[in-house]
Parts: sequence; C-alpha cells; structure tokens
Amino acid sequence: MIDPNDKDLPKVDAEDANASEHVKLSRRLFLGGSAALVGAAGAGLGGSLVSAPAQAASQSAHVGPGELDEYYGFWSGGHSGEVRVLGLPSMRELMRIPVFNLDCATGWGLTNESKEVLNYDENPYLVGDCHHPHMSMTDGHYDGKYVFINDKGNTRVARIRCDIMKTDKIVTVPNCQAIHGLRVQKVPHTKYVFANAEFRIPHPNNGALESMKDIEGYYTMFNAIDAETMEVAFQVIVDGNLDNTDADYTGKYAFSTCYNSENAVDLAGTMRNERDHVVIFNIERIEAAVKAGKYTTLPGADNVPVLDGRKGSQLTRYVPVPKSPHGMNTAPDGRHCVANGKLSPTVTVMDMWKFDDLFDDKIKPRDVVVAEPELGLGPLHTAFDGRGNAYTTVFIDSQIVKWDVQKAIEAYKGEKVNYIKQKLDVQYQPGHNHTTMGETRDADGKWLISLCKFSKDRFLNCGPLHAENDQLIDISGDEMVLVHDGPTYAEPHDCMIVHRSKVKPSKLWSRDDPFFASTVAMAEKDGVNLETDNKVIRDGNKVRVYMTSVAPNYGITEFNVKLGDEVTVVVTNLDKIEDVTHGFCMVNHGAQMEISPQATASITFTADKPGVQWYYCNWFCHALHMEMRGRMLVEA
Ligand code: CUK
Ligand code: CUA
Repeated sequence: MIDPNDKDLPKVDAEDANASEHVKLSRRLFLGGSAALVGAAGAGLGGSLVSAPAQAASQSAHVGPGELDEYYGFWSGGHSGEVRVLGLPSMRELMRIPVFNLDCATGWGLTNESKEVLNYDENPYLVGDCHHPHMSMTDGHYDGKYVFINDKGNTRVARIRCDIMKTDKIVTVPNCQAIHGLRVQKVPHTKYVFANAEFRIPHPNNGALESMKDIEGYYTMFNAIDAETMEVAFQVIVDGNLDNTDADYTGKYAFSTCYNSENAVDLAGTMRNERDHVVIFNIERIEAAVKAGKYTTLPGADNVPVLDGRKGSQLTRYVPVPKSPHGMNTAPDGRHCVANGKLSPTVTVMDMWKFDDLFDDKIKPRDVVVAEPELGLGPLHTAFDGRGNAYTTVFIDSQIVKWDVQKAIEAYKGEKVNYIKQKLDVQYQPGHNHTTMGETRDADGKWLISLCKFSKDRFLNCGPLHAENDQLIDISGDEMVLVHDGPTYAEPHDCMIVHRSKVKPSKLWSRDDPFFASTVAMAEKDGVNLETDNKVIRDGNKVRVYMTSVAPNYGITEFNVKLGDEVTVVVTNLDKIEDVTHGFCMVNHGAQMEISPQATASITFTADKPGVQWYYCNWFCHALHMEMRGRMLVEA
C-alpha cells in the first residue's frame, strides 16, 4: 500500500495527466524500485528478469479499491464467441459482450432484439470463433465508436457499439469460408473493415465432384466491409490463401499474409515453399474498378462486386516473404509494416512509402523489403511502443523479443549493429501481443500484453483443460518487466487496448435507441405506450404481454394465456438509476433476459405447460428482489 504522507514518495509524473493519483504514484514507486534492483543485480544482466522484478513491480499494476483503470482492453473470447472488456493495468474483467454465442445472463441469442442482430432466422448458430477485435479510427486515432470482431467458425464479422457495449450488426460474408484476419482502415477514417477469408474453396461450391477434386481451381478472397452499413463493399480474389491483415496510414493500402502459396490442402503441402507472400491491396484502384463497373458477381450474392486480384492484376502486388508468415502489423511510425515469419525465425519489414512505386512498376516486389531481422523460433505477432521499438512474440521459444526497427534496417544494409534489445521469457507459447494504443498513431509505450496459449503450471490446476495466460508487461522503461499473470478462458487470440479517454459508454439506455426500435414499432402497432402501459394484446394464438418494471415491481403480475399460445413478453425498465437492471425469467420455459435501466427487451416462447407458471426477476435489483415476480396462468 502507498502511504501518501510518506516523505520519500517520488514526485507525481506530471505528463501522465490521465492517470489516477494512485496509478501515478504506484508507477513511480515501481520504476524506482525496479531501477534499484537492476542496479543491484549488475548491469550485465541480459535475458529475462522475471521473478524478482515481478515482485518489485507488483504495485505498478495495482488499481486499488474504488480506483479506475487507465485503459479499456477489448479481448477476443476466441471460440467462446464473445468479446470481453478488461481494465488495464489491473487486468480485471469488467464486462462480457456476447457476440456470436448464447449468453444466459443477458439473454443474448434468446431475446428478439438479439435475434434480429444475429439474423437468427437465416443463421441460427449460437457459436462463433472470435480472433481479432479492432476499434474504428479517425485519422489513425481510435474514435471510440465501434469494435469489430471476426467469426472464423461461421464466416462472419460483427460490430459492437461502444456507447452501449452491445453487438449491433453482424454480416455473413458470402462466397467464402472462415473469416480470419481482421483490421480496420485507419485513415482518413474507418470506412472499411478488412477481413480475410482463410480457406480456399471451389467456385461455385455446389458439390460438383470435378470442382472439389480440382484443388488448383479453388480460391479465396479479401473482403472489405462497409463499417457503417456492415454490407460487403467488395471482394478481391487472390492467389494462395489469406491469414492476417493490416492497413497503412494513408488509407490507400491494406496487406495480408499468405501461408499457403502452395494451394495445398494438407499440412505438408502448405510448408513446401521456402517463401510464401504478402499480398498488398491498392484500395484506391479497387474502388475505381468498382466504380467503373469492372467486376463480376457470384451466384447468391449479386450485390457484392468481386474483383480479380490474382497475380498480374493491377489491384494487387505479391511480395515474397520467408516461409508461412502469420501476423501482419503496421508500425505507428506510419512507414513500416512487418510480416511475422512463423516457420522462418525472421520477420519481414516493409517500407509502405515504397508501395506507390511498386504499383507503378518502378520497383520490384522485394524492393519494398527493408529489413529481415532474425528474432527466434516461431515469430507470430509484433507490437510497437512508438519509440522505434518492436516487440515480437516467438511462439516456440516462448519469448517476447524487443528489437530496434531502425537498427534492423541498418543491419539489412550490411552494417554491424545489434538490433535485439532484450528477450523476455513469457509463460508460455505466446500468440498475439499488443501494446497500449500500439496500432494507432498514439502508441504510448506503457504496457504490453502477451497472450500466451499455454499456462501449464502458472495457476492452480483446474483439470486437464487449462486457462490461457495473458501476461502484463511494463515496457515504459529500458527493460521489459513482467508484472502480472492473467488467466483467461478460451481463447483470446488478440486484444486491443485503448485509453479510457477515447471511450464514452452510456450509463443508461436512451429511449430512442435503435437497438430496440423494432420492439417499439411493434408496440406502436399494438397501440401500446411502452413507458406507461401494462397491457396484454391477443392476436390469434399470439399473445403480446407489455409490462413495465420499477424495482421491485413488474407492471403486470398476472396474465392469462391458452396452452400452446406463442407468448411474447416485452419489458420496459422505467428505472432511471444507474445499475438498476432487472431481469425476466419464465420458469421452466428456457426464457430469460436482461433489461437495463431505460431499456426495452422482449422474448418469445411457447406456453406449452398448463397451469400456474411463475416468472421472476433474475437480476438482483432491490431488497424485495425475491418478491419481484408474477404468474402466467395457462389454461388447458
Ligand atoms: S491469430 Cu491466433 S495467435 Cu487468429 Cu491473429 Cu495469431
Ligand atoms: Cu428486478 Cu430483481
């Protein structure tokens, strides 16, 4: 604990204006402690500094009771199909945002409002595989508006509204399988969300035996999704496959890694070539081609322009890079981007300022490569601190390698320089890593997250299925220092970390929120004022029950239906007090949902059991919460 009266307490860091007093103090304390420790241990200390500094540093990540975190972290929930919100540096889980999954607590996947977002009638899969959460930007800065997330498992992209922290749109990408890499256009603003379809398939994929046997005839596509309408703006056919993607700081280019230039369908085949490639997409040229009508469409999606970006196209360029690259990361310097080697111990640094010349055929594809530093076994992803350093996860070595981008460029030119600054052991097998604000112009070089795929012995054993380990690393000093182990449930491939000043979520719903507009429209048609009326409307064998809630009361505590009726319960929560959320649960009917303050939510079920059926509030809201209940009388 920090004693504010301690006269030895270091001065508060004045430039760190957004940090809470506590965070400022604890940071300084820690930095002082760490420096002393390193000094005591001797200057020649290389490699990792895990155990002792972790202890000394434990205060720096401490956010005391009543204190707020400095950053929001948006975490992929992997194949749990959700997104999670964490606070940094505390690493506390603050919220879960259901996206593709069924969520019992909120009724996501059960309520009519969520089913509309999920497009449930066409796509009734309450499963998903999230990898890449990324926030919309304006001029290379996070704008706090949306977070986008892919579903590799069902070829979808979803959008989360950051004002209400709910998923509001989901698009299924046609003509493709397995949306994997996802990033946003950074500049001038996020007009497009770029999404890679990973797996090559025949076209049309209609079961014709010949097309399935003709592996060379398969192809996959790079997709741009309009961030506002969430419709697919265009698709670009590529050679090979597509893994991860990122965009530049002019708005002109996006680029994706390909680990399967071999067009193989088996593991050995995908590893055959010594070099695969990065494909660069010229967004300006693609937009011009779409405008000029130079595209085709594929059956089943005749409103989606499909362009040919295979080798020889003016829309793309293919840069050969060593063996099966994985992560694709743009540096905040606005100039460099890196493809991470995976099966090569190197990462390939490209100079994005040379892409114009490459597309004008003034230079050859490999001429955009300005460095290929060797970092260790299994480089997967790279993050940046805004001070010229890059941090690459090396999966097989279980390390984060900190390296100097400029020195790597000098080394590539033949100069004798050491570009590696530090290798830090992480526990274990890191995939993505991410720095605070690191994928924007505002990279602040404070914290680095290493998303470790294995935790092995780092936590109490909870059976054969282990938690992941999301490690928090302090990168504000010269040395990386591991300060926290964070267990997470399956499986955060990626995360993004945004300063709290950029995100402004609401505390109450607004009554005109489009999220429940369809339900409001339905009520209007029934002549019901949701804010004042408690009414039951019968429409054939459909019954709509409109009720209000004010803690600890439902506006209706008894209603009658006939056995077999389709019942829709609409609850409008009139409470205006922050955090007074009500629930609705119809016992023995699999129906439950959340209604937060000033929201309307609805759920539909069949009254398939005769007799008295109790319903109750399942979000604890009041001293008389247990009494907040009512009866549905089902007449046989
Ligand atoms: S991927 Cu999982 S560690 Cu889907 Cu971005 Cu690299
Ligand atoms: Cu309302 Cu509990």
